[in-house]
Amino acid sequence: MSQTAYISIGSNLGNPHQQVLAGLAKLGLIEATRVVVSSPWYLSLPMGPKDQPNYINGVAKIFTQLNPGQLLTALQKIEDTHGRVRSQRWGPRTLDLDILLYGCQVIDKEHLKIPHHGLKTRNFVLIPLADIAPKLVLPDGISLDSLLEVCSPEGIVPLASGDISDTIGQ
Ligand code: ROI
Repeated sequence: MSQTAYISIGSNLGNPHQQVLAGLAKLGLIEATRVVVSSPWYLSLPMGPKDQPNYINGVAKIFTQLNPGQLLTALQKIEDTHGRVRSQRWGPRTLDLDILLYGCQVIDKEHLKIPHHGLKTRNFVLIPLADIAPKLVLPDGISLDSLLEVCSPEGIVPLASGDISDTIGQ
C-alpha cells in the first residue's frame, strides 16, 4: 500500500540549484516511489553557523510503498552520491533530503524521527510545505496554518524573485 510522505530538499554547496533539481529528479527514481508534486524553490539564509552560503530549499510530496526505514536508506544513498559529507553539525551540505512526514506516523528512533524535529519551527520547511499542502494537519493535530501564523517569514525569498541580498539586505 502506498503512503504519502513529504521530503524536504536543501543545498548550499556545489551549485545548490543544480543539486536540488537533481535531488528531486532522483526522488522519482527511488523504487516503488513517485513524486506527486514539488514546491517552488526558495533562497534562505543559513540557520545555524552564519559563515556558510545561503541555502536553496523546497519540499516534495511523494507516494511510496517503502517503509520509513527503507525510505531513509534510499534518501541517504542519494545524499551520498551527491558527495554529502556528514561532518560539522549544522554545517554546509551539498544535498539534504529529510523525511518531514510519513502518513500520520510518529516515529521516535535514535536515527529516525518523524515528524522531522525542525518541521514546526523552520520557515524554509513550513513555507514550501504550505505551498503544496496548505490544509495539512500534523499527527498531533496541529495545523500547518497555525504554525505558519507564528513563524517569521524573515530570511527566505522565492528563488524566482532573484538575489536574496536585494531583499533582506545581506
Ligand atoms: N538553513 C537553511 N536556511 N536551510 C537548510 O536547509 C538548512 N539545513 C540545515 C541547517 C544547517 C540546520 N541550516 C539550514 O541542516
